Amino acid sequence: MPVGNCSHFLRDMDGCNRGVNGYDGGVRMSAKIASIRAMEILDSRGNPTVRVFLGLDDGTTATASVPSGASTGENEAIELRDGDPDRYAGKGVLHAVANVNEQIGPALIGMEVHQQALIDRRMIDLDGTENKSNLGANAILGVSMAVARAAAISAGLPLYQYLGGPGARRIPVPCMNILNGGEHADNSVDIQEFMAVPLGAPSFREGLRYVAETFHVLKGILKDRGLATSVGDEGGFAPNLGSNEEAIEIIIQAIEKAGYRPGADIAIALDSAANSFSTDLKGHYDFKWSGAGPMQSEDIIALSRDWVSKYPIVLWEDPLAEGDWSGFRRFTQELGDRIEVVGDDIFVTNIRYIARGIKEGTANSSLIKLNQIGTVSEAIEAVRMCRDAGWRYFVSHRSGETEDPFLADFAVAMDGGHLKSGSACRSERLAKYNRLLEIEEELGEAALYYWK
Ligand code: 2PG
Ligand code: MG
Repeated sequence: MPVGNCSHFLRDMDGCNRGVNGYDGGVRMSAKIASIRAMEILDSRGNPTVRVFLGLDDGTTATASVPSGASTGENEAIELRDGDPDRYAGKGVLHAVANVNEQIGPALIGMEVHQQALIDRRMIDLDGTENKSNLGANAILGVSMAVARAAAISAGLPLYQYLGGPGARRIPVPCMNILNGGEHADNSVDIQEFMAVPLGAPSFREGLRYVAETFHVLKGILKDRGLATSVGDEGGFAPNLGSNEEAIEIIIQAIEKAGYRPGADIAIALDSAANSFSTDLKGHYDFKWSGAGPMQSEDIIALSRDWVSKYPIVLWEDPLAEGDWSGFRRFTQELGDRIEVVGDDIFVTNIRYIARGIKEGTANSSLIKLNQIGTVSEAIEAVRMCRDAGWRYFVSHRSGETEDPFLADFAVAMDGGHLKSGSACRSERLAKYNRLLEIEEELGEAALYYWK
């Protein structure tokens, strides 16, 4: 197969096949896509999603399953749902499945499987819309992920190495969402995710232990106070608390009681998912779940400044809503030199919005969610843009997940140094963390683990 002068596993849009880590391995592979088939399965919320089966002419087979969000950005690629009220309240994905079987499959059969970007480009062209609303981002992403996995298997490489090259050896710090609020829970907390970040651990394995132990201690504290220990969509506890701040304080208590030093061993990251409590997706907010009431961007910035000075917060995602570009910028001006300011709903893993964010100084990091953009190679484009700008990027699961651990390999390949995959319970969350344990073990002494 002709690969020009530069070759590696992931073929760039310009035809240069180079891993994110810049490795040029000169590896030649040849296997063609022989079959593609999809089916409807259920995600961790019991909603339908797409699973793709892909076969190659060398006998390789691979599957991939697509995640699904609840607190979504308006500009995300479109997840195609059937809208048939007689099936899964309209949430069926039989049309997306049919699009894989009848349109995408026939268009890709015979293509070289390692030409990821060309394959993704062909699906984008076949869809023909800006936001993949024709074939559905769920149909396209399922195929894109299965292509990457099949190509890795065919090349005899673990997925993280196929996508990232031999330089892919940093295991991400697990930002573990141990307390849920907002749209991911039915409680009195506005902020969607309170994450424990084991940045002082010597390895991923130890880091995971630090935060899993903290999760269990937190359960005990909640129980002792007569609070609920039921969990939200991502496996974090979802108690009714007096205020958002109480959530941080109770987590700090749990960190200490588990024997760790807040800030030094375990820090805190937040995802406000501010869209979900914004009344206009711009500068107006209503802390409706806690009852704290209306706020404007400046109030939120003032409150955040106070929290960042009081608590060991190292990362804050979506502190403001997706249309509040100026509020986001002011937030970053105030706090961007002290913490990682991550845009999720505002950037939707789309280079169009990330480019604007870089130009305007809106944030200093972008969340990376595969299904927000709909192909593996476009997500890599988003990562590349962040790296080129000196931004960080934060690889993320969705609140609706499956047992597919693809994200773990993807995060190691992207070399971003941290990821979020929910809490220390619910197997669709642990599937990713457990895969990272495997990767760390496989890498042995070559594995790296550090925060920044
Ligand atoms: C988020 C995500 C994942 P959802 O807001 O960052 O934690 O939630 O998948 O519901 O968008
Ligand atoms: Mg988010």
